[in-house]
Amino acid sequence: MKMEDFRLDGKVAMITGGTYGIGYAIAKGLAAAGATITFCDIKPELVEKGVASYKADGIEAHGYVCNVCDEPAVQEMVAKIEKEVGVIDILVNNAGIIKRIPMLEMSAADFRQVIDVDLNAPFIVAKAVIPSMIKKGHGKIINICSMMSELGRETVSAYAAAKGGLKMLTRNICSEYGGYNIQCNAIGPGYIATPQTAPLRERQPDGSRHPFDSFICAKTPAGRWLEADELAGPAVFLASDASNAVNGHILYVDGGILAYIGKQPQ
Ligand code: NAP
Ligand code: GCO
Repeated sequence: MKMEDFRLDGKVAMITGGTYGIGYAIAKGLAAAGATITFCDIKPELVEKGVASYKADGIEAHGYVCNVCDEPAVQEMVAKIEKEVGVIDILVNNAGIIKRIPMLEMSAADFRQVIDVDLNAPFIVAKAVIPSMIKKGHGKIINICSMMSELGRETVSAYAAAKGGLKMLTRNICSEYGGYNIQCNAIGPGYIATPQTAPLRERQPDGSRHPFDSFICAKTPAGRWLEADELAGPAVFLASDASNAVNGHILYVDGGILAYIGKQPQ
């Protein structure tokens, strides 16, 4: 084993939804390991904001406006990146949404929208990058799964269905393209302090902690929410040659949630 196996020099990475939160933290990690960063987001102002944030962190990132649910737009973006930056060696399917609505109150349209962004889009983007990975002779795809790839809870039926599906899409891409030296793995983050989870951490009007915030700290052996930066090391590993024999794996980075039955009542 050589430490250089963990380096990503000369590699082009694409992080979908990479303006802030988990995508941004992973992109910074990949850049620190030597990768050139490309990212997309759905709104032009977000892409501008992202490029400026990367610049402030010393990273010359290439930003693209793209809705990852729109297959022709994704194909066009991938072709543009190949021309302007190079073939994508590492894809991180990070863009995602959640709608916390009890199932019986959720419209089919809302359910479909979550499936579209969290499951159909990773399929669309992977499909767009795999042909050039095959030609180049290697590729790394990292799908961002969730605790909800394994667990259910009230109000997140669409999200859990999508993230459970994304786990199986990960295994299927591994099955179908592993023979072309493409490794497709997933990271399953635990509860991470990002804008997506901010409503679950809001202070109550009386200043006390949100009950869900206390619940997550009790459910996590680490006793705390995780930071997005803590996903960077696992992402670098899965993007690098150090993980060439790891394929179809879901790496849960959850502070131990899935291993723990929960704090016993005092
Ligand atoms: P976030 O803060 O909400 O960021 C998601 C990013 O994706 C945003 O920049 C968002 O743009 C973008 N996006 C949404 N729809 C898009 C589309 N159709 N096309 C392109 N970009 C789009 O989320 P996060 O918490 O960093 O989560 C990132 C990923 O990790 C998601 O897949 C999420 O499900 C997953 N995850 C999160 C946690 C957690 O605890 N936070 C845990 C496990 C898994 P807008 O700002 O315009 O929406
Ligand atoms: C929720 C949360 C989760 C997390 C994450 C857990 O409402 O329970 O938003 O779904 O975001 O995906 O891993």
